[in-house]
Amino acid sequence: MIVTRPAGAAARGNGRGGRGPPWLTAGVPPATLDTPYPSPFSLEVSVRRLTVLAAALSIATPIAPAAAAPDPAPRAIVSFPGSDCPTQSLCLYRDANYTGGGIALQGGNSISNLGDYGFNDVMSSWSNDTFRYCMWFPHIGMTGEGHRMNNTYRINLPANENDTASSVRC
Ligand SMILES: [Ca+2]
Repeated sequence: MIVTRPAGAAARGNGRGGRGPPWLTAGVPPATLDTPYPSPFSLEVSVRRLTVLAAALSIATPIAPAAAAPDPAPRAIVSFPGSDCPTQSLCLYRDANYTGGGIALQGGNSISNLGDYGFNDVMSSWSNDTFRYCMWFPHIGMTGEGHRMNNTYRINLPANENDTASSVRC
């Protein structure tokens, strides 16, 4: 019976031939290697480390999409009826005492012309729960004397400011 070695194994050699181990012929200077002749054990440890790292990555990977999930808080500028101001919003009310419906903004929203929402020179009261301060202005494009709208405040506008807001920034 004739036993033949696989052609691939014969071509690669056993790593102990006269020309030196194959890892010294791969273009890597021996000085850069941690050990010139890494034992199979150390290679196995490296593989195990990679396996542990890969397992950690496979565990961590599903967390990334969860962190990128949409913010459950509404982001758009919306209108609301009566006194039904959405949570965590800046609400501009048509009437005094936070009634009459109006426009709700989120932190980061701005309206350069409240007329675009049918709300120019309409606001009579406001409430702010955006966790930041906002500003309203008597003219479009955030011009004129700005009025600060502090977080957690509810304000009925005084007579000289009633129905004068034309833009808002939050
Ligand atoms: Ca009004």
